[in-house]
Amino acid sequence: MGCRNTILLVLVFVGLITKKGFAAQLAVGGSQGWDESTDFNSWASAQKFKVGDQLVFKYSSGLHSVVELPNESAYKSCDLGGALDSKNTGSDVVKLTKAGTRYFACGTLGHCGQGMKVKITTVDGNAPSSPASASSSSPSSDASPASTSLHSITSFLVLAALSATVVLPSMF
Ligand SMILES: [Cu+2]
Repeated sequence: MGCRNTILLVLVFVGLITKKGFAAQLAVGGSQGWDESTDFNSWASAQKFKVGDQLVFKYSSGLHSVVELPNESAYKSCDLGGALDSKNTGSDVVKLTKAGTRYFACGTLGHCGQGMKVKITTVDGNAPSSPASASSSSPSSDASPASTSLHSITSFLVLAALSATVVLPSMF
């Protein structure tokens, strides 16, 4: 016994993975977090930000902060004067409520100029997207083939699981 249950679990699991528009919580900067040493440009370009997703800025409280900037020019020049919002708990959650671009920088003197800033472009969650947020270690492929192959792999798994449900019971 238990065989069918296992297969059912696999099916449910595969279904969850392939589900589109799944809201995610994304740690800004990945495992390095919100820090001067993190390359936020390459991190952000490898992500897909969808409406409903949440950003989490993780850092040592007191060392850094999170300041939301109003526009591209403030972002480029690190002008923190017109900040829209400021957070400093060390684990700050920002919900991406609508499509568009938002700009964040560290409020600690000099950190923004050292590159501690990030630009987040959110897209509508209904648009076709790939579940690429599961930290893949290949930063070179930013095109769609990766998601296509992932999709065919999961399709294969579904087929395998389905055929197993049919074949296995007759074997026992
Ligand atoms: Cu900082």
